[in-house]
Amino acid sequence: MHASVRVRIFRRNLRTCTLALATLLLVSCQSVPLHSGYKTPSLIPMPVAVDATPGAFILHEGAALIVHSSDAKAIGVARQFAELLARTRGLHLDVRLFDAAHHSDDIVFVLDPRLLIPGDRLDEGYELTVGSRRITLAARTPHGLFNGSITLWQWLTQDLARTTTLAVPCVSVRDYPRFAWRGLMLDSARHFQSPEFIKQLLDAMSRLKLDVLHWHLTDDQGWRIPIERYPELTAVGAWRTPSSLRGGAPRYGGFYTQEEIRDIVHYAAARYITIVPEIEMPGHAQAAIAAYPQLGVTGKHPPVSPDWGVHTYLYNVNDSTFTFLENVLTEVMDLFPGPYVHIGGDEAAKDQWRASAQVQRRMRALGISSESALQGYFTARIGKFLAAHGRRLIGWDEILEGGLPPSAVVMSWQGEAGGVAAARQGHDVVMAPSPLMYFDHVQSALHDEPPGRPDAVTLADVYAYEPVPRGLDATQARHMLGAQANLWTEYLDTPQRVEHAAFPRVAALAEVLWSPPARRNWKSFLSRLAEQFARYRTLGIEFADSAFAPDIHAVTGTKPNTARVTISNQANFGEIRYTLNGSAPTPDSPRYTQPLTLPLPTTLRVAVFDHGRALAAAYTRSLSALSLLRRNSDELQSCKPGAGLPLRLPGPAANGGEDVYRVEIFDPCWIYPRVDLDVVRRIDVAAGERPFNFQLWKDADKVVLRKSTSPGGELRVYQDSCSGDALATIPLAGRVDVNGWAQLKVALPVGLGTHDLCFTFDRATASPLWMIDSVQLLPR
Ligand code: TNX
Repeated sequence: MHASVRVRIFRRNLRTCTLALATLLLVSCQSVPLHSGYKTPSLIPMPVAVDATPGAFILHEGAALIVHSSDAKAIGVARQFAELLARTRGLHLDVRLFDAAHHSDDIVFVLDPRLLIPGDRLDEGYELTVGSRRITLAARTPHGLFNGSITLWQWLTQDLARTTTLAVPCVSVRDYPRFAWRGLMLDSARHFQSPEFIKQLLDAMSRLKLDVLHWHLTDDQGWRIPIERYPELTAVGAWRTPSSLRGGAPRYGGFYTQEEIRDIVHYAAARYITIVPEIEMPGHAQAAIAAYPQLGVTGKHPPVSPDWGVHTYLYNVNDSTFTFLENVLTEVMDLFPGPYVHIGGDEAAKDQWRASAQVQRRMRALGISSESALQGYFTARIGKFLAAHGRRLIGWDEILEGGLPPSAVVMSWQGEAGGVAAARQGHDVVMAPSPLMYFDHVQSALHDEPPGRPDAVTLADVYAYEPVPRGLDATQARHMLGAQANLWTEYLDTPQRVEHAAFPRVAALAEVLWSPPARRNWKSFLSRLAEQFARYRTLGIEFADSAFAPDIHAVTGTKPNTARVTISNQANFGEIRYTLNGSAPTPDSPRYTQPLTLPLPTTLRVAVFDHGRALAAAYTRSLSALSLLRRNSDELQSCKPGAGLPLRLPGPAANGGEDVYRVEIFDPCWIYPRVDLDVVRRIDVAAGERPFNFQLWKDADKVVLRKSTSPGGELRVYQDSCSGDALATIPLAGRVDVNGWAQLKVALPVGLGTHDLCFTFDRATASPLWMIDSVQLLPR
């Protein structure tokens, strides 16, 4: 039995010679240094047990990785591992099957179903030993082997220079996961991601030992999975016309072909990730009803929605509609072999069912007395169908409202209550509570955060999450399958923004879901992130440095022409280093330890390091007398703090690009506190407009329009409150540039003293939504 599974050895001959020579020299003189970063091993999630032992294994280019198994999956794991190592380290292994004649065995992967790994989830567990003569990874299953290979890869990538020889500190690791469901949800309906992107996401998930991708494939804004029996679902339902103030927006959308879906499912399986498809019902169905209006209740033919929020289109409850849904699910089950099918169930506004004589007749015929019981009937009927095909129904926690088949799994999103109630009723539960597990929330209060929902869900918040809610007894707690984070993509409109929202928060979640609670330690996690960031950079993964990014706060200094500057970061971790000469900060630049008094004008550049490794990119702040009198929308206050619906939305920028605006969409109003109007002669308000594309259902009447007097609306500036007599009123008609951006100059009367200034937009209709980009005070 000889296998020719050599993996990419020595790509170029010339390089080979140099490498081999270097290897020889290094190994023979034993001068290979140990890695400093190994003091806190950068393993995420932290294994159950990691015991450092003395010595090191010298791993060199071309080392043999021997697979002690003829199992194709085990060989696949070894190959993937070797490829990943080559890609990230530039170090190539020679992957072979065990062969008695061959003696070199630097790394050994053993698949042995009889292996006893102490712990709960044996089949996902592994044992890894780095000895000075050999590295051995052993597991009972290919999945366990895969998990162990990820740990070994992390162990070998703790300072990511490309190298040909590596001194690998000896260690012994024993490991298995705490929860079975370690998930991430991706919304491909609100924005569409390419198959290549989804594969990159699966790769990144697998490197954190996550094992479930919940794929949100249908919603009001798009239907992304082709169903052969119903071609209009994608021909019509996959495309929407975005709302636009100036017309002519190109249609937006896309769908995956069945072949692409099979390929993605297969790709996921090779990384031990199960994909759980979600087909939403009975609500979030507008794209399907746009394709086949007879599925709806009203007889109306809606468009695929270009709006965010809660829509009111529901499926009707005719037998023909159940036939449609069963036919759809039959094709879905054919594409997704996993045990679970997610049928949504959330936010099904019952207005249309209530108003429909036909639906009401049907309810009476079925002996159903309420619309939520009708959703229960809906869910039970679909659940029965799935069960008959060997699958388990899973749905958002609203499915609890109408009674549920016992095998149904509940996904708790409206906080933890749904999960607790479901577990008490004996249902299995996946926790995904809002807002903690809602990764469409921003990660910090910094202005350079991409669009998303405030308030911030920080890295620390995620790390502190405990998936088993309080108040469950041991039997109930066993119903907690695990948890997941949800990447809703209303505002995550590019692959970079999806990744930025995901990483590194999913790394924190991975540790929550894998490691025993006693192994979790926030400071230790932070100290492992610099290496993790280096891996992200090497793999081309966009990630957020929000936990470490410098938060620079500048106010007028006590001496003339100076600013007093304080700098902090969210995690209160790392060394803050700065320069004042325009150069990029390095680990040797002056370290910030206390507030600075800086002469104006100054260009301050700040970066954050952990033992010489970058934690946050360099931030540049140009400080001048004028810049101290400027506030962007994140620095202004809302006049309704803690109420309404604040969002951080993309909008036009002065130069034609995109800015992010923080806006309270129920009542757009901003406060610049304590302005000394005696020294301010004028205020320049940079503002932008965008379509108001929100469906607010019951909240629609919360939208405040105020009392516009001129067509096109006006900006009003008030002192101390946001009503009464305005200090200034600026008509908006005709003010925007071609992109919808405007600069509004507000002259002020003299001698008013110090006041809070309130800015509002008064308009006749909710759209366009006017938003403040920044406010600049101009001194006399
Ligand atoms: C609520 S969570 C929703 C989604 C939105 C999300 C935005 C859930 C089951 N429904 O439709 O995308 O909020 O955060």
